[in-house]
Amino acid sequence: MTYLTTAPRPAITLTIAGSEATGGAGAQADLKTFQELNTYGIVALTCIVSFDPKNNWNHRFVPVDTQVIADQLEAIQGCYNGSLDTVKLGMMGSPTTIDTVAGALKKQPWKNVVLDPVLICKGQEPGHALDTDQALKSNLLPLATFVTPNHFEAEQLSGLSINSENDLIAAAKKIHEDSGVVVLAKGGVRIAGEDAVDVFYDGHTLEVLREKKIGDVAVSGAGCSLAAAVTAELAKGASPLEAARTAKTFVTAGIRNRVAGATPFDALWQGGRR
Ligand code: PXL
Repeated sequence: MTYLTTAPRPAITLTIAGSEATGGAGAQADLKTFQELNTYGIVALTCIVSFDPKNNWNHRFVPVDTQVIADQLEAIQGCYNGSLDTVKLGMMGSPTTIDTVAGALKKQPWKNVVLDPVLICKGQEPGHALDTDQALKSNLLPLATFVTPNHFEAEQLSGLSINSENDLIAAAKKIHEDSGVVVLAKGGVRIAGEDAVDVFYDGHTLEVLREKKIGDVAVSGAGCSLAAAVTAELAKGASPLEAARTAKTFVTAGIRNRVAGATPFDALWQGGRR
């Protein structure tokens, strides 16, 4: 990247993710998080999700054509050759998209590859995405340095059932042992108790990150923003544990100051810390 002024140079952060039209989740949440945390955000779109207000806000999902995904990544990697070393992977939506993204990632070295292993979104049935689950495990997890599964995704990746904080710890350890990747497993509102707990494990340090729950209903964009915040902090040079702690604080403030619309769930506000 060529810089035209002497102003501080932003770290560059790329998200490869889907658009969620109402702005709560996906690439929109990632870009807002990158901006808020002072990194230069870039997006390659994998799919477009438009909830349907006429049909209970169900997901309408359109994949971006494989060639168009490859073209976006060619443009981005060509443009920032040498200064792009940090990427977040969000919703892929299909095994074909995963293959295309994995192919592009392998064309260059990376310092940080943060995988948010999005399988299903709020309101979708589990079981919807088992082929995507397999492709994520075999093609993207091996390229990742950091993974941020939610409750359901942690069960899928670990093969364990998670009903308590101790189960979440066991799952985080299992995922790390199987993959070698730093794990931040998110309990969110799904584990009983007063606190929203996330478990960090990197093979040496186990830390349970805790904040008082803000209501009992999941907020749209929390998972995306958490992983994007980890990505931004890593790009700026934070350690994985520092990145996880900052991301947890960032997301908690965003949930406290969430934005309500007509959808069944509110959306996190990335400006919540201001
Ligand atoms: O929150 C997961 C998620 C990620 N990415 C996109 C989404 C959703 C959930 O709706 O639509 C594009």
